[in-house]
Amino acid sequence: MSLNRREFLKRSTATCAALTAMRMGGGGLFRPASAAASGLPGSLGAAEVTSVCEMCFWRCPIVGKVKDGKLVKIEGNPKSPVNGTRVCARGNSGVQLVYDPDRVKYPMKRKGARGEGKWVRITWDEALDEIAHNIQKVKKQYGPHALAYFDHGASAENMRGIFKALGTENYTGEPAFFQCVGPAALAYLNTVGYITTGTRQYNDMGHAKAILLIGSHLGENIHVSHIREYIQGLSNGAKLVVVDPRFSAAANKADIYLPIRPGTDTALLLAWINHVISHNLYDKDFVANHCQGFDDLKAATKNYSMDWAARVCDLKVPDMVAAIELLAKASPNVNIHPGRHSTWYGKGDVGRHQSQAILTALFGAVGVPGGIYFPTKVKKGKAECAEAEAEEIQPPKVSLKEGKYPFSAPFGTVTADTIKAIITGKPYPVKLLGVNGVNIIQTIPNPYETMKAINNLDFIFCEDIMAGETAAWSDIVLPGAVYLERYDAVYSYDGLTPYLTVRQPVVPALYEAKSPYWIAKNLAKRLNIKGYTCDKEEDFIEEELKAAGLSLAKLHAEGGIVTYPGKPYRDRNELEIGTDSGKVNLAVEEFASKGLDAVPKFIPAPAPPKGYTRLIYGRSPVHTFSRTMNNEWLHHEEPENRLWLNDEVAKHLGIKDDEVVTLENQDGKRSLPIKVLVTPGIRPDAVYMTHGFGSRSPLLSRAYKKGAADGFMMTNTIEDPYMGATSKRTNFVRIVKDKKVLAIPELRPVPREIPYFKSKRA
Ligand SMILES: Nc1nc2c(c(=O)[nH]1)N[C@H]1C(S)=C(S)[C@@H](COP(=O)(O)OP(=O)(O)OC[C@H]3O[C@@H](n4cnc5c(=O)[nH]c(N)nc54)[C@H](O)[C@@H]3O)O[C@H]1N2
Ligand SMILES: Nc1nc2c(c(=O)[nH]1)N[C@H]1C(S)=C(S)[C@@H](COP(=O)(O)OP(=O)(O)OC[C@H]3O[C@@H](n4cnc5c(=O)[nH]c(N)nc54)[C@H](O)[C@@H]3O)O[C@H]1N2
Ligand code: SF4
Ligand SMILES: [Mo]
Repeated sequence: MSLNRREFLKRSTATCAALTAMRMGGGGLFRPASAAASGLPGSLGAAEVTSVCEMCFWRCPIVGKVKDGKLVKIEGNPKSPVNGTRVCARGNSGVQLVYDPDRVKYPMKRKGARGEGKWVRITWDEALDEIAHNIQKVKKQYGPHALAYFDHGASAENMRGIFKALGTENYTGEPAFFQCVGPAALAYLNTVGYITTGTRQYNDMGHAKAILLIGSHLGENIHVSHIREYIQGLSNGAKLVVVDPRFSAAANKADIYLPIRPGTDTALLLAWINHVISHNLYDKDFVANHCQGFDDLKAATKNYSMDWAARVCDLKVPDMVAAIELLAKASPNVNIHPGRHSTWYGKGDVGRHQSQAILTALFGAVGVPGGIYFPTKVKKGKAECAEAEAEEIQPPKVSLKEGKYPFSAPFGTVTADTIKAIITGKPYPVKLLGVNGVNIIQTIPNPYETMKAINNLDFIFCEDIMAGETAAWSDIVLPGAVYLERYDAVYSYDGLTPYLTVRQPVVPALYEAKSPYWIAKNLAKRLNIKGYTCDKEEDFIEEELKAAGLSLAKLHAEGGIVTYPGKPYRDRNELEIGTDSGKVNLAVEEFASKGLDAVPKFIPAPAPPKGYTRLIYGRSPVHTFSRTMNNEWLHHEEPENRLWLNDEVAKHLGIKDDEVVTLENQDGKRSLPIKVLVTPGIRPDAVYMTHGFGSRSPLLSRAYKKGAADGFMMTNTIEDPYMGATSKRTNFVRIVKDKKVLAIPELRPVPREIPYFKSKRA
């Protein structure tokens, strides 16, 4: 993502589609095609076809090996400057996704209750006719804004055009953005003028002399090139500071590990900022010439002392001081990792990432090796023939999009607001939902509300490849082609070594699966929406490549990738900061103009109520969210998740390693059974599990009810006041063993600065 803030705002008022590239799932306009690409014979006696992985959003360039018409192996594309021949466990297991017995194979219509998983097979004509009929009916009865679309990732672009053309403002509801990188994106956009955590992460760990990770559990969070850069940095001797309440894979490699009290990171960061300023550890030249707001920052942070932060964060002053001095010593080649998943506590999430951005700037780590760097855009064309013709959208009297959050509108409709609108009919009724590439029941916290909302809809349909919860809850399910069976738009990578590449079919689509372009085109016809005029999908690829002086044939001849020189670093005298002020904002006046804080303040996240502990969560290195749980190879590696429980707490409760328990949250919701991992590697005031397990879809034969789902324990959510992203670490659990509810002892005293969560039940 290489728009600066000015360009961003300009484009965002024109069209939200321009924002796709900056959402974590969106890497540009991705539109697929049909015919298989010609393969060259390679190892294993198999034909080799270059393409792009989509087992997660990182989109590593790959080579698929096809023998006797069957995909037998996936490797990284050796010509790729980012991953070379490497793929991760998930990338490797794309082979099993194609042949998963629980794939959505045919268009299906619900027979039983929503969620029950009883379907009948119907034809494509019947499915598309029924969807078009329901869209027209709802639009006629309630108006265009009663139609909403939740989407994520490459498969969702074409269908998004349809919803936009239908005239609804609810066509860019990308729940994942509001559950993922939203607050971090907003903080960096307003501080340094661009988003450092789009589809890519523009932080140069490979050339850093020191790295700071706040959360960011690299090694469990796996994006191949990001991990390679991290390992390259560490191999070259970079020092590592890790802040995490849990002894993560990254903590295991740290020079200094700070096992922080959950929810107090901003206290630590503000005390560090104060220390850096008061001990003259900041980059005076960079601050004087390229930053504004220094005096405000200094005044606002001067009372955040190390002693105070040590009490709030439950850390030791010498460790905190040693950590910041280690980072300062490496400046400006220091990597204050901007983070990625940032919707932690609701209030304070923007401020935490703003503090990380401020620290980066104080160290002058902008546009230098090891710091945050500037993306380099590679030119590619726009294929008009893959788009729907859309009229200008007439906003409703009261808009969901221009709602109560001052900074949400450019990013689309706030997920939580759409769900509320479906349930309450306010500010207007939302009666039909299309879903594509997002598993809303696992992804949006408080699935009980999401299920209530679904039951309030006149009609819900989804396009998916696996029969997860969203499929099971839909009225009609459309079988999408998986990424190995289709074209998507030309992929332009804007990291350290930029490149252009193309996703193309490695094998033909199985069963009755169709490409997202085919689906959108054929639904558009039934709705009298003009556009989607490309005959075959190669047409739009060629059109996009032409602007770069390329063609599919040329790209094939180059091994599927063409690289370009990047310009990630800048001399100080050529630094252009993309904020309105043209400087790094150490204080963000625009936040203040909306009644928010120009300089972040510490906003404590309430502590667990007596008898409860906080539920925190993260990634399994061998799974992607809920989407890979049924994959045979990955299920074999990790069939279920475990609950990390502090060993002292376990001793108090009489719980042994590997015992099976259930959880009960602060609102009395119970989890599925989960095995305990007793460990000193987590603080007593938190328990941890990886996300994505505990599937409630009876249609996933391997994954159904394996492990527990973190989201089903999330009934207390807080929207951040800047953009309405939804918090997830604001939920508390106690343990149920042999039908007895066990109260969690409070082993770390809570200081007076932090209030207790007021539970209705506790
Ligand atoms: N294998 C794999 N890799 C992935 C993904 C995947 O699905 N599978 N998903 C990708 C995506 S989209 C994202 S957004 C990222 C998410 O990965 P990250 O951006 O790394 O997520 P975080 O929430 O920062 O990190 C989780 C860590 O935060 C710690 N933590 C919990 N509470 C606190 C707290 O209050 N303070 C601090 N300092 N730490 C805390 C947890 O113990 C855990 O170790 O992963 C990406 N990588
Ligand atoms: N409780 C909880 N909630 C979370 C998180 C968490 O850690 N805990 N993490 C948050 C984060 S950081 C993120 S990024 C989001 C991720 O949220 P999602 O993107 O919703 O993640 P998945 O669970 O993988 O669901 C993806 C869905 O898309 C489908 N799919 C995959 N590929 C294709 C395709 O090619 N075509 C079509 N049509 N469908 C496809 C999958 O089968 C699945 O149903 O979740 C967020 N929500
Ligand atoms: S990180 Fe792994 S799953 Fe993600 S794109 Fe790369 S190989 Fe695929
Ligand atoms: Mo994410």
